[in-house]
Parts: sequence; structure tokens; C-alpha cells
Amino acid sequence: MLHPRKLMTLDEFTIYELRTVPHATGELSGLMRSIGLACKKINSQVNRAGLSDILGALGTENVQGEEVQKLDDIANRTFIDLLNHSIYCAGVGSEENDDIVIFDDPISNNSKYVLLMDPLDGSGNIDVGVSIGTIFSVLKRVTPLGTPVTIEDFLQPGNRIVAAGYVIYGSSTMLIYGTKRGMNGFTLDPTIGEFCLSHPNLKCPDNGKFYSANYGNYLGFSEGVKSYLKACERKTKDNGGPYTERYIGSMVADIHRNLIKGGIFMYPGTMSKPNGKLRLLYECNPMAFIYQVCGGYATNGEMNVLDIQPTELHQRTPLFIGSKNMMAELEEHLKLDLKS
Ligand code: P6P
Repeated sequence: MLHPRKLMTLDEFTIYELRTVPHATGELSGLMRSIGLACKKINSQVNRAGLSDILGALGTENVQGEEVQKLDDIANRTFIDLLNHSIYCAGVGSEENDDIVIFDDPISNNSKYVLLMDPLDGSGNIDVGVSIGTIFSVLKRVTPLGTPVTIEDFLQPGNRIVAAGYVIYGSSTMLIYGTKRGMNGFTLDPTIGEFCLSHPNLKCPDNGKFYSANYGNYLGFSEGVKSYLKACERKTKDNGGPYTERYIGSMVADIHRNLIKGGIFMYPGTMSKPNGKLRLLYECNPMAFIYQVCGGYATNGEMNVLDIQPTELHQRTPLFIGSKNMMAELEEHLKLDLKS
């Protein structure tokens, strides 16, 4: 029986998967290699951000009304240019593009996968040296092969995700990605320019001590959310605590820490923004998929995030995501909101 060897490169791992997964055609492996290459190119730009003229804002706004940072635009174009010339992707839905990007050529139209991505999440942190990330998920298209993709191929619930992952550009650059079969972590080895398997078969601890929320929004939170946060503040060593409040303000950094060490992250809705801030398709769904494969869970406060039927490419959703037992405790407190 073949087993993944520690430190095998991403390319070697995708070929290992191709040899061990029944009926694999190699298209998903090929797509992953393209994604890995795009992330290495972005990593190179992120690492040099302070040295070349790519810091700061581009002077434009994206569909979210957010100021586009130069690195955002570079990351977005890197992915789109690379995938447009691959043979494994029929189109892209990106945080940085108002509409889907259709690779309308005979070869791309015959690709069975589409990609959803936030090419550079947390970009507001670029100028202050805080870790940022790329988030992506792969869906199998639902429209006929041989035709250009449509928005229907992207508006699928997260439980249809084939593969998902993120890259954190931090103290080291790590790619976490996988399918329903399991999640694996790859650390970029700059001496060979390859992502190398460093965290095989990732699992999220059932319990944790980190809780992550922007307390600046506290007054707008529901009674259930406030009740849970109060409970976190009051944890002691006698009931699983004490907890630590950690909020970096860069989703990939907060999510990655809590995935590895155990914890809970939330971006709840508020009275002024009932759907919160985070986007369902290319931020919440991929992270929810990753956590669920690793034994965690994600909800919008009422249902599993992965079961939400999307209606718009850039729709937002409240998000609560974390270790299984912390999520169960949270949901007990959220019942307060059902009574009100
Ligand atoms: P706030 C970054 O802009 C981002 O989209 C996520 O990476 C992060 O978790 C969140 O917004 C932070 O938002 O409102 O707390 O600054």
C-alpha cells in the first residue's frame, strides 16, 4: 500500500493521489499544481511587498466597495492568467471581479472544474506586516461540458465542494488543502521553491482555548452571541479554561491558528449588518469545508454553512467556525436568539 511520505512535494503528493484514488483522471491533480504555482508566485510578491512599489492602494474599489490594494490585484491577475492557460479550469469566481471570469475557449470549456477564490484575503493588513492569505475552493461544473460556464456553475452549496484550501503567507508559507478524504498541510521550502508535506491528515482538536471575535462590534451582536462571549470570558481551569481572546483581523491567520490548536472564530451579523461581513462562496464555504473534514464545524447561526443555497456570487453570511465541542457550547447560547 502506498503511503504519503513526509516532505514529499505538492506535485509528488498530487501524483501519489492520482495513483491511489480510484478512477482519478488527473484533472484535479493538475488543477492543484496550477494553484500551487500561482500561490508560489504570489508568495514571492508578498515577501517583497516592502521592497518594490506594490505596497498600498491601487486607487480603485472592488465590488465589495473595498479599496483594492496593489497586491490584491497582482494576486488576482496571477491566478486568472495561470488558470486561463491551464487545461483544468473552465472559469473563476473571484472576490476581486464583479462577475464570473469565463475562460471561453474549446479546451477550457471542456474542463470539468471551476474555482472560487479570495486571491488575497486580509489585504488591509499588507502595509503593516500581518499575515495574509489566499482562500480557494473547487466545484465540479453543472452545465454541459463543451459550453462556456455560467453563474449556475458557481452558485452551488458548499457541500458540493470537491476540494478546498488556503495559503497563509506568514512566518512560513503554508498551503492547507484537501478533499473529503482528508486535509493536508504543505510548507513552502524556499531552498527548492516547493510546497512540502509537513502536516499530513490534519485534525482540528475537539476542544480549544482560543476565541476570536471583533469586540468592536459587540453592541450589535445578538443576545446569544453576547451570552457565549461572556461564558468564554468566565472560563477557568475548572471548566476547560481559561480561554484566550485572539483576533488578528486576518481571517486566514485566525482560522489557521484555531484549526491547528483548537478554537472558535466568529464574524456574527449585527443589527446594522445582519449578514455580517464575510462572503459565503469564497471565504466561508472553503473554510467550513476544511474544518468539517478536520472534525470541526461551521454555522451561520441557524444551519450548517455548507448547506446554504447561494443566490448571489458575493453574498455575505454570518460565520461561526471552530472546534466541535466549542461549537456545540456556542449553539446552546444561540438558542437564546430563537426565543427572542
Ligand atoms: P474586521 C479582512 O478584511 C477580512 O475580510 C478577514 O480577513 C477578517 O477576518 C475580517 O475581514 C476582519 O474584519 O471588521 O474585524 O476588521
